[in-house]
Amino acid sequence: MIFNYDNKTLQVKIVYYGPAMSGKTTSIKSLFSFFNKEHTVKSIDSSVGRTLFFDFGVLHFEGAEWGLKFLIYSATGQDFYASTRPATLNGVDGLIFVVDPQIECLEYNRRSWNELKTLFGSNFYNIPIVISLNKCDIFEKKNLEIDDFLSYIDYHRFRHISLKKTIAINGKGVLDSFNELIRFIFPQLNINLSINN
Ligand SMILES: Nc1nc2c(ncn2[C@@H]2O[C@H](COP(=O)(O)OP(=O)(O)OP(=O)(O)O)[C@@H](O)[C@H]2O)c(=O)[nH]1
Ligand SMILES: [Mg+2]
Repeated sequence: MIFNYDNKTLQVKIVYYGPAMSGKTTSIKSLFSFFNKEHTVKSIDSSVGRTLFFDFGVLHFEGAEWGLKFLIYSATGQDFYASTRPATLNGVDGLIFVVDPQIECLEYNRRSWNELKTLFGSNFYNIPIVISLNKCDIFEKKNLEIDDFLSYIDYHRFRHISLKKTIAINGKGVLDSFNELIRFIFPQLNINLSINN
């Protein structure tokens, strides 16, 4: 988090993280579309739409005295580009961990989570996290697996964590997840970004 006293702006970094193809890019684009800013998201991706390095976009909100600037990234889930992920995470203030709930993806979700754990060490449990259980339109029935995942990750050790169901392709739960993360990052503020902002 960076306080810029010159232009009275508070800069916050948020990263969408998770295994390949879980829906990180779709989530970011969906979030930005709530603010009619989808076209401002910069993606470095391959010809088939897979993220090579990261997606990046900025959401800026003016308060009475201070402005809030969210720098929003998604890390690539492709392991071929895994070496880029620590750079994307550098200085992060909050994470949205996008889970792919297909049973066969459980191991990929775990692996991606363990990567974060290794990178952040003991500080991991202090980072505000919203787990986005994505693709709920097609995998609703397989939610039982998520209990396994939650106990695997030591859910209760975190200071600020919650689980939200999302459908990134139609935006369901996406803004709600983002708002939840902001509330975690600024527990003392009453911030709730609505679609009319
Ligand atoms: N049915 C359904 N499909 C989704 C949902 N979210 C994403 N997808 C699809 O899943 C595929 C992967 O989505 P991306 O957003 O590119 O995934 P990603 O996590 O950015 O993938 P990488 O950049 O490769 O790590 C795309 O075909 C999306 O349309 C969802 O909520 N429901
Ligand atoms: Mg992507």
